[in-house]
Parts: sequence; C-alpha cells; structure tokens
Amino acid sequence: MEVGKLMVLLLFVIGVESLEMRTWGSGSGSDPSVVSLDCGKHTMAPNTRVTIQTPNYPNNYDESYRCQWEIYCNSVENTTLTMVCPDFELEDSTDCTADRLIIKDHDSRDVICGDDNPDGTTTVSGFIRLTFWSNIITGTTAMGFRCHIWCFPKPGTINLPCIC
Ligand SMILES: [Ca+2]
Repeated sequence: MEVGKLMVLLLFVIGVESLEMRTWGSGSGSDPSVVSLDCGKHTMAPNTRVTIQTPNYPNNYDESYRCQWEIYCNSVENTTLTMVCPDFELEDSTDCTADRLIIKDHDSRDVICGDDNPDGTTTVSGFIRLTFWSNIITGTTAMGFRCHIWCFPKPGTINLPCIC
C-alpha cells in the first residue's frame, strides 16, 4: 500500500476512535460534549448507545416544537432497547395535553409529561419511536430531557460458531 493511502487510512481510524470516545463519554446529565441525534430515522448496532435531547438542553426547550426520533437496532427481532434518562422535566398537564413525549414500541404506546421520567423503560424489540411535542397555549416550557438509548442483544441470541 502506498504511504499516502496508509496515512489517509490511519487518519480515518484515529477520527473514528475519537468520535466513539465522544459518543461513549461519561453520561452525566449536562455534559455538553455528548452528541445527540437529529430528528428522524436512525440505525444502531447492539452494545452501543445513542442520545436524544430536547433543543437547548439543559436550558428550557422552545415552544411550538416537534421532533420525532425513530430508532432501529440491528437486528430488530434479536435486540431490545433501554432508556437511561439523567434528566426529564416537561410542562405538566392533565393527560399530558400540553407538552409531551410519546414513546412507541412494537407493543405499546405511552404518553408522558411532567417529571414522569421514563428512565429504565425497555422495549420488546430493537425498535422505538419517540415523539416530543411542545405546545404554545400556556407559554410554559421546562428543562426538557436527555435520554440515552442502549441496544442490547436478547438473551440467547448470541451468535455462536456454526457446528453443523
Ligand atoms: Ca408548553
């Protein structure tokens, strides 16, 4: 391999490693170095995590805002997702008719608000859809949330070498 190409490869590897260190860094609540996902669809691998958070976190989120994260871990049928949320605070309201987070997985749908932290929520598969809404009626906002989403293989789905 040419020296030039080797250098490019080396720089790429260093770049990937430093990115992973940022992503895997300490999960403290207000760590500004945590990379959070944009709204939209994302795919992840087992034994990794991604992070979602409200805009301006840890300062108050904006009024009249909507963001949906759709997260898939490969393979969806052989994995589960677990939410770890250092912070969760939305405007509280009866039946969460004001600001809310909607958590949808394969089997269930939950609507939460206030300080009803979803920390520890685990899905039945490697799919979750999180939709954050803030309204404009009351003009009230809050700190919002930061949640890490971990993907783990389901027990018994470890890929053993084939002895067939
Ligand atoms: Ca509001």
